[in-house]
Amino acid sequence: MNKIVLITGATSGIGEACARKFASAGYSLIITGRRTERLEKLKASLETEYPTEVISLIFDVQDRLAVNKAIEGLSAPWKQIDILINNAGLAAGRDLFEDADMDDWETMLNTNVHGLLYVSKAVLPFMIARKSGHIINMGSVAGKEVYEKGNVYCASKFAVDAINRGMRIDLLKHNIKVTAVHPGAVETEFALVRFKGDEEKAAATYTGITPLTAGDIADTIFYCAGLPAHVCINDLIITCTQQADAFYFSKNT
Ligand code: NDP
Ligand code: 8X3
Repeated sequence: MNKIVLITGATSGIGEACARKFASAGYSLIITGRRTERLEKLKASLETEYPTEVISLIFDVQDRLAVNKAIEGLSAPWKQIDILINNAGLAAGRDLFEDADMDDWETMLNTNVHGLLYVSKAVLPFMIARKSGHIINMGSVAGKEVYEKGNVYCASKFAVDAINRGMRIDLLKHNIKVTAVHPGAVETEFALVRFKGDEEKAAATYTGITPLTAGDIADTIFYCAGLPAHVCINDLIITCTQQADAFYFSKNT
């Protein structure tokens, strides 16, 4: 079997772009998400367009039992995952601390932090057994600087940054690569989800800049994953040219 990559959150945006990129290079894919119809459509499209085999797993990363059941249910060859892309995640709301909804906070922490941990712990034993593997964690510039109304989303991505560093250290002895990719603004469904379907607010996120595309991030991840065995990118911040960090933009007027 070809190298296997498991991508969480493959039903849209960066995850879907990664699925297309890795499939086009002949990797075997395990794609995951909650939206069954989208996932099945993507699987069919990947298998038609690229030289790949695809398994689709429907689960909510917040549900530890469901995560374990899905990974345990893979056949032995499919458990030999070479690359795990911990991409599933979201921002829910963009509110001042005092106004924010506690349910939004829980959703972000449960998805971006607990979900990433659950999937990593479920996949890791198979990497450790083979003394080989690469975990790629999706951080954000929001995990490098805190901005107004970013509070708990930023906290969740700071946690990803810390977890990434911790994994890198603890998994050294197992020969497992660990990489965090921290994008700035990428035009996906992210803003629409953050603003709960408000298309005007979502579009305003990208006004006056040429943002990154999901394909830009997929290309970057693919590059990190394709480096020689002795090379590991630990931490990578990527923004569009008009964005320097979480604060500074040069917008077209
Ligand atoms: P999208 O909204 O386009 O995609 C998010 C993906 O995550 C979807 O496939 C969604 O699938 C999945 N997902 C969300 N919640 C869950 C859950 N509970 N269980 C399983 N899957 C889930 O956004 P992006 O592609 O932009 O986001 C991908 C990652 O990139 C996120 O971690 C985000 O924080 C990060 N990021 C995004 C940036 C941006 O500007 N777009 C910048 C920096 C980081 P489904 O709904 O089917 O479950
Ligand atoms: C998404 C980028 O700047 O909206 O993680 O937080 S930002």
